[in-house]
Amino acid sequence: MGTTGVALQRFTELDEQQLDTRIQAARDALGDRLVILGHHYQREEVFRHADFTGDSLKLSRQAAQTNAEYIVFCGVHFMAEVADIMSSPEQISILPDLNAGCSMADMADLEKVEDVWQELSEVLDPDEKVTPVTYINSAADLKAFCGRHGGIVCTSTNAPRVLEWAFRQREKVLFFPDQHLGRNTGYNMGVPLEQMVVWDSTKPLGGLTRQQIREAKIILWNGFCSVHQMFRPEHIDQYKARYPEAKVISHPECCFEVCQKSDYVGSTEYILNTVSSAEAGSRWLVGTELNMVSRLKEQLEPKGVAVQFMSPMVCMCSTMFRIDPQHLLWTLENLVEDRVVNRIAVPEEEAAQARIALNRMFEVSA
Ligand code: CIZ
Ligand code: SF4
Repeated sequence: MGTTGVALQRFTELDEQQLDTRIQAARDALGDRLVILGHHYQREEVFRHADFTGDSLKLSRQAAQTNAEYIVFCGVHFMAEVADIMSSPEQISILPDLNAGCSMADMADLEKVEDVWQELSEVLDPDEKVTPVTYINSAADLKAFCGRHGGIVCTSTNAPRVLEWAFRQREKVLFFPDQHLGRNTGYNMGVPLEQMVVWDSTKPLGGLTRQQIREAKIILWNGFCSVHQMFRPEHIDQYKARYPEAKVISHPECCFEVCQKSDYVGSTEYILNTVSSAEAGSRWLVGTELNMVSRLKEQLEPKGVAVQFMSPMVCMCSTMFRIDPQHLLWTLENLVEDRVVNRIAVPEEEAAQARIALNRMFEVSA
């Protein structure tokens, strides 16, 4: 690797067409040895090269099923980790740009979660009373924590089923890192707001009283997605004032007020399926990442379906944006020369524990 490999700098001079042609040529050269997975939030120039596209649930299933030697994940770090965990040890999972993280995933780490577990034990026995549930947007060691403590992983597609499972195991849930997904899902299942408390790690006992902890059904981590938090209820009010007949569809990472004002709430897969099958003449206000909404808008305009992005500001996942055609080409041309760059490898013991929590999720959402 390094000096003898294909250098990334070489690609700065290439135009879009040249990049496209060379990515395609490298894909052809690698054939079945390669599979490219592309998340809905990827920019178009990368997305179009994916063999499979989808949300993280769908793509992690693809990663578990493929026999390809190389799994190149056009997404973010935690997704490439899941691909490594769910594939066989001989398969290699690759993230074209290692800077493609997820700011929400970074809001929870193992040390902090273990501290919370420890603090909770001053009030109750967490291993008896609390199911830990981690959103798939989290590091592999947090999934392993859930595996060790009778917990489970969820995505925005299966969060309701996963929470139902979690409550069948134990009376409470510790949900991390996204408070909005936890709250929105819990509320729709009938958990009252006052029984969903937010744990503030900077304060003793999360800033909660012992009674609040004993009465809580869901203890929410204080995390959020900065992209989805930009969507505000006023954006919906303004749009509805102009187009009262419009339908509003949002992602459950949006805040509670936005989800309450929306006609439909669901994952990117759900949004894609719902809006794609909408009737001609219908109008949609969509609250999720910009690349995906722009793609929907372009695809549906000819069918007479109007798609509008929810915020007046640009709300793009800046870390997904790190995966550009230059990095994809760099990754692939190195593979053509049998050089692996940017491998994502989860240590085996951690992977085994994380797999327990992921497999529980696959079973529940089958
Ligand atoms: O689960 C995923 O892939 C994410 C990050 C969002 C969604 O709703 O698909
Ligand atoms: Fe993470 Fe938000 Fe980007 Fe999704 S949109 S990957 S939650 S930062």
